Amino acid sequence: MDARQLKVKAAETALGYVEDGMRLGIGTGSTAREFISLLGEKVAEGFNVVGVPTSEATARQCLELGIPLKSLDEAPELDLTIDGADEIDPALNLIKGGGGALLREKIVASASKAMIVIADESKVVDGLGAFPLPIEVMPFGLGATRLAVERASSRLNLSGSLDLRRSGDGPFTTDGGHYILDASFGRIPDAEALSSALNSIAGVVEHGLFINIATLAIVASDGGVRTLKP
Ligand code: ABF
Repeated sequence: MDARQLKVKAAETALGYVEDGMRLGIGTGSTAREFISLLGEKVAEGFNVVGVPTSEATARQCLELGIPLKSLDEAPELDLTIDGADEIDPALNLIKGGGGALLREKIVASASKAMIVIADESKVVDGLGAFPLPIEVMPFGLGATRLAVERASSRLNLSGSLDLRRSGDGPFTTDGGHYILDASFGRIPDAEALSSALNSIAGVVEHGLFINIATLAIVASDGGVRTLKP
């Protein structure tokens, strides 16, 4: 199976966890896109859900497919979020944000009773960090924030390039109007410590470490689909 077929398999399995009447956080990225397509088919058949999208791109796809949407203000408590990830470790801690939607993804997942991660096998790792960690930062004071991130990570014996994500001629801008620094730290031995250190930096809006948020991962490979629990 090619990568897209694996994403569809994971998405199909995840759809089985969605119950009629649920308030659903809806993720971003190419795996989430497959899930949204399948969900759209079910909604067209009369299945009843209300979705809260994690990005403008996801909102557009949902609207095209007729999936009813609410804002998180209108539906502040969600039954389930289904989203992709860039890396998944054995404890179901994640790196997310390769698609640039990490802030809304984390807010939506944190407002949900459960979070299912859908992925192909390539996302499963023994330890987080081969994928550069996205750190969403305020454009104001970018240089000072970058320095603070370097110092905080160096106290944890982490080092590596901090690359301002670009799009076309300028910096990539998130749905919230922020920038992203992609941190190539390599293996992150203590994700919780790094998360706390980053959270204490004023110019950091959010980062892509999702710790103790995912409740289930659905992983598709050529051998079939397996589920992982923390
Ligand atoms: C979102 O999409 C992100 O948090 C993650 O960065 C990305 C995964 O994308 P894909 O499913 O395209 O690999 O879930």
